[in-house]
Amino acid sequence: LAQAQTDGIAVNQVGYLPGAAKLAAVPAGDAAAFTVVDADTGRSVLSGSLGAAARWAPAGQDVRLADFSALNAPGRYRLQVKGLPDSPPFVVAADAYAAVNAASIKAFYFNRASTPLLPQHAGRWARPAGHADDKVLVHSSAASAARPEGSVISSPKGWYDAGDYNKYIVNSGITVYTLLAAYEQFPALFKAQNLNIPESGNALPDLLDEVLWNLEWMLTMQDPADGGVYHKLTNKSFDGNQMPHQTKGERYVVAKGTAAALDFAAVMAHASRIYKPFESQRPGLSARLREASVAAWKWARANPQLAYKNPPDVRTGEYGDAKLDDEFAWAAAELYLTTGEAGYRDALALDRQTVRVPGWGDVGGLAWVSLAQNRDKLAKADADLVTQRVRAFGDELAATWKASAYRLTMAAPTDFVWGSNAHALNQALMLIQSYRLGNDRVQLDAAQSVLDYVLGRNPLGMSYVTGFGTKAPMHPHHRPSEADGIDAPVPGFIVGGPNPGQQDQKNCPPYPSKLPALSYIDHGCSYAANEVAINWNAPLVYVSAALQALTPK
Ligand code: G3I
Ligand code: 9MR
Repeated sequence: LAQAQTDGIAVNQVGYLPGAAKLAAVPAGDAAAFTVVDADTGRSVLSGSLGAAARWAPAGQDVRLADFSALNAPGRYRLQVKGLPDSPPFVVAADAYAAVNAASIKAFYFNRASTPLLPQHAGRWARPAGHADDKVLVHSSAASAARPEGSVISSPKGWYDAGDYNKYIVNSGITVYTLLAAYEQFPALFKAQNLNIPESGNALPDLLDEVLWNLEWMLTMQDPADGGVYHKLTNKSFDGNQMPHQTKGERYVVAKGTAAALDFAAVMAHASRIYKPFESQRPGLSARLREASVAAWKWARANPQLAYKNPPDVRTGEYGDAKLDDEFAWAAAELYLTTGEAGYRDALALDRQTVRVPGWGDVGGLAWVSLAQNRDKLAKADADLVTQRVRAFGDELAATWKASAYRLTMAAPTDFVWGSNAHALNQALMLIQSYRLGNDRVQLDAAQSVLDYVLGRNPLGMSYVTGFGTKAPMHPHHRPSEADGIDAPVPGFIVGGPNPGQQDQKNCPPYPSKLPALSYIDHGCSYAANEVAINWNAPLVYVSAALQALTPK
């Protein structure tokens, strides 16, 4: 079990890019200076003064920062402070985030439904195919004239949502979007990447192949009769701790809903733009995605308030959200950018939208991401508004970062939600949108701090990504990782992270602390702090790619 170890020097255990801001967090004590030494020879390479001691409330900890940004020579180092154990080793390297970025995408491959993972791609995590999903029952909540209760549809492929084996449209929506936004903004990085997935070597970048695996599933979730989209494909109850091919439960598509239709519409419209340049490799795909989007939008306009609730006999993840204006705004923005039709721009009502950190239940921020990227498609006044509001939001986040003793945007109690690590990464994602518009270096540095945080510069000294860093989760709430008999968990997954809600307490040993940033246990029981999820990995993909691509050399 991870203890609440707030007494160590915390660094980004995966490392730093040569041109990046480099910070370590040091528990406040008598020492006022730090030294960076070569990890192999022990030779001192840099020394400096620690910043003033200050309290970081989420951990109830007094810290001093070591700023060693001046260290830009590639190498492997440790940070030393008198009276404390050395920091974990870390590298400074020009490709510091290439491996974690690739692994965070490969994690999606490891969560593929309906296909065997072969040893040549999956190594020791190879496994038989799970959940063919070619005979899925229509649940009573989803019944229609053409598809009555109990009728059978085929809905294969897609990614398992998380540590469970169900597939949820709402959560798939933000996930696919974030991955495709990473490609849209940093195509060169992904065109050069080889993930060793079954499609590697074909004409599409591997990331786009991986995303297609899920898009193809999402398309099957649309009822061709009316354009409505089922909320999820699921068992009635969560599977036990079994490998995917060992599970037996019947699978259902459940209730169409407005959030599902709108998230689907937004993603399909966006994807239609992203896959357009690959028309010759995937003839008709872009148009098909666009048509699916328009049909889902029309259904949502006709059914604007169908907030999803689990039917009484369905007990799996809910992803329920009754506030639907942000879903309407996002879908309208994507459809406007894809079609150029004024009706969508009117539906968006840009001046009434506010910029926020995105999450599965609040997708409004994603509209701003797309609008910022595609300002050339907007009228000048709209483009200026986008620039101004996104930059103002970046300024706000950067101010929080600057005021924080730990130099983090994670400050308010509400930041430490279920999946707090992804919330942090989505803060970084918004900082990066702002940085790309204004080139204000402080915003890039604040985004860097978020990646540092999830990779080890935190009071528990944990890298929250399986397989990366010196102290990483060994027991994520991830059924394959728990059931496969292999010690090492499936690599490349970020866990949800500290969550003072501790909603899994009845299933778990006590957490080491009730403090927000310390509410974490590395235990397979912990779905509230130690589960993995596709919507949490996606911003890790985005942020690691963005920092790799944008940080000045
Ligand atoms: O919306 C309320 C907010 O009004 C209130 O102030 C706040 C105070 O706690 O709670 C908010 O609700 C939270 C909700 O997420 C929306 O953020 C709930 O407390 C919180 O329990 C809920 O957590 C969700 C969790 O499922 C339980 O439903 C997570 O966001 C979501 O990521 C997680 O997703 C699960 C899937 O259901 C199943 N698959 C695994 C996946 C990851 O754990
Ligand atoms: O394993 C489930 C996980 O994927 C969900 O995020 C979580 C919350 O909905 O629920 C987990 O399932 C637990 C269930 O809710 C309660 N009994 C124990 C289950 C985990 O073993």
